[in-house]
Amino acid sequence: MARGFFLTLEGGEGAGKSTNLRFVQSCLEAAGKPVLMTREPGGTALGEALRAVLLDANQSPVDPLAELLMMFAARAQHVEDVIKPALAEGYWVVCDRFTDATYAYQGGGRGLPRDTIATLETMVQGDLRPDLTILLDLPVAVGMQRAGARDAAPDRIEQESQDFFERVRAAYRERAQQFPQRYCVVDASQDLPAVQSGIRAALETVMAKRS
Ligand code: Z5A
Repeated sequence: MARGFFLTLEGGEGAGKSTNLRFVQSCLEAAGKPVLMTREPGGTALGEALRAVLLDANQSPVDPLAELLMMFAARAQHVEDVIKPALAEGYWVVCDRFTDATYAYQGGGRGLPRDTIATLETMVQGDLRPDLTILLDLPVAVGMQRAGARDAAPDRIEQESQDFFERVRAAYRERAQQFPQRYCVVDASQDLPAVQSGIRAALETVMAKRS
């Protein structure tokens, strides 16, 4: 059986990931693709337990290296138990954030060295990398305003400063420039139909290449 396809969706605060993940799923399913939706941190029992710790707003201060290692601990379980088996069975795996988020949040946001992240990436993933990464990019102030309009209380990471999220955005944009062949950057400050037409175009391009 042909290997499936590994698609990740990334973006900063209020970029519209949840909204657009549902759209990605419906586009792929309408085209007859077998789809597995998953997320990071999370996707397994261990990953979800670590997610609860990582996002707990009442958690005592978490050391940046401890945060990084928990992200990769969750990822190690997720890659082995969920992502690799689903790709081997031919699924289109759609993951809500993956290692680009680590480069953006723990690298850009927390200032941890990129080569430390790269070492862990190779250790945990071997040569597994996303086939397509859709980055929903928008000015931090717009994203914070959108996120602030939601009902839910901010989690531990969402409580970070605007400067932190500016560094996250800069790191994502740098990644997109570094890997233009797998990144599709969508201007998420547009209205939803325009954002979704950008996403649909990216999906149609990759589906056409694989048919
Ligand atoms: N994290 C990390 O640090 N390191 C890692 O390695 C990984 C993760 C993997 C959990 O992420 C946290 O983990 C995340 C990074 C960190 N922390 N932060 N911050 P998450 O993905 O679960 O949480 P999230 O960032 O809050 O994502 P989300 O729930 O998908 O939210 P969203 O992107 O803001 O999406 P939304 O809820 O769909 O949209 C927000 C609002 O905007 C909502 O009211 C929409 O109706 C509205 N919206 C959406 N699109 C539009 C447009 N185009 N126009 C107008 N309004 C819109």
